Amino acid sequence: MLSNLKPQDPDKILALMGEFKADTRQGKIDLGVGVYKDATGHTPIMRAVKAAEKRLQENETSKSYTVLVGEPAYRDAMAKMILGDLYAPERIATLATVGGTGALRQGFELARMASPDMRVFYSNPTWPNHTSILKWMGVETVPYRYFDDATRGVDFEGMKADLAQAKKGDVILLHGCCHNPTGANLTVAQWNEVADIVERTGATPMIDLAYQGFGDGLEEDAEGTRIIVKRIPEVLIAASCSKNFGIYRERSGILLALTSDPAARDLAQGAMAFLNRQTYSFPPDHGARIVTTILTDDALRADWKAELEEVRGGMLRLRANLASELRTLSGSNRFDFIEEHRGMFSRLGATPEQVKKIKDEFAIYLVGDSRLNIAGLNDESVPILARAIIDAGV
Ligand code: PLP
Ligand code: TYF
Repeated sequence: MLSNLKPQDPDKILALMGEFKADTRQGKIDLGVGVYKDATGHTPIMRAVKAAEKRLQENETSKSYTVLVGEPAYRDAMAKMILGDLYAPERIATLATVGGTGALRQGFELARMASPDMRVFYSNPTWPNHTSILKWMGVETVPYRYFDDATRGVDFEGMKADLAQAKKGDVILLHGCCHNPTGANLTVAQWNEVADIVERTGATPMIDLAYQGFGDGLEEDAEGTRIIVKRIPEVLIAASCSKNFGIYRERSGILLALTSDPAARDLAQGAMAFLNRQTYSFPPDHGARIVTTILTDDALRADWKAELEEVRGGMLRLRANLASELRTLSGSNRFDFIEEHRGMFSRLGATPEQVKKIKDEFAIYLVGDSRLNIAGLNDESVPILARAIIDAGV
């Protein structure tokens, strides 16, 4: 039976990780996979996470099952962090999931249960797992224009025109902040316009929020999401704790379903419990408990926020340094978009040949679409990358 299986295409980002590991060149630079790294190239455990784990180790008295939808304290704390003042328990169904990816999968499943013929509109380009999960599920997908190759900003006119084609029963997938893979994001005014269009179409927005706190700040990065939530009666939000808590391998995420009334909330909550039960029964709890411990303790929360700000500030400084280095080397402002982009990623707009040249000749690894992970840089590697970009003819 198993010999009937067909070989699957590997995840290109994860394959690149393997290729980097196998490269024996001294001074190689990994700007591939989206994992935060400090100046020494290390992905640290955040101080508050360590402290929360110590506390849990001392105080936890049972590892018995949690509930199907995950611990209420975790779901409340996360919903409050994402929604701020808009948090309204009577309107929200919540589900603890296996990372942000699990939240996306369960969100797509939930949407399809409610709307079997749905189409999902996704930004072109988007995180490859969005389209690959939807393809595997057999869901029809429709790309909407997003990235403007010329300006390396958002093609907002194109985006608006394409989103207007959605209709009731469709899902519009939006990146809440720190767009992956481009780094180009909507302004507050543009989020309001997107809300207008979503409202007109009657489609259901689904927001992927995987980098809250990595762009303009914890509250600022939730602003787009909150604009949509304020304006649209039904919204799905798939959020990840992997990046902002640095707990990638703990697999903590959450799906929120904002509904128009308590009866719909109860239906959504029941369907969410069903979906977890069909997939893996109970969601993982350790990472969720770390997050809850941090978010519900004033001192830990303050320390976590301070460290998250250090991480964010470090990436902004690297952006500024890289843009400045490229300004000098190119004698132009054409790389200033790197400073405007937010989050871990920027799409350079290099050709696959140029990306290959940067890898072969400089041992610098970018994803094939010329996405670079800003957090993979440090003060020494910024000028090396800038030189490589210019020498490759970007
Ligand atoms: N969505 C986007 C856009 C991502 O980049 C990621 C990956 O980091 C995720 C969702 C999900 O992350 P995870 O499943 O590791 O929590
Ligand atoms: O885009 C990235 O690099 C991150 C990490 O299958 C990631 O989102 C990459 C591939 C993948 C899961 C996570």
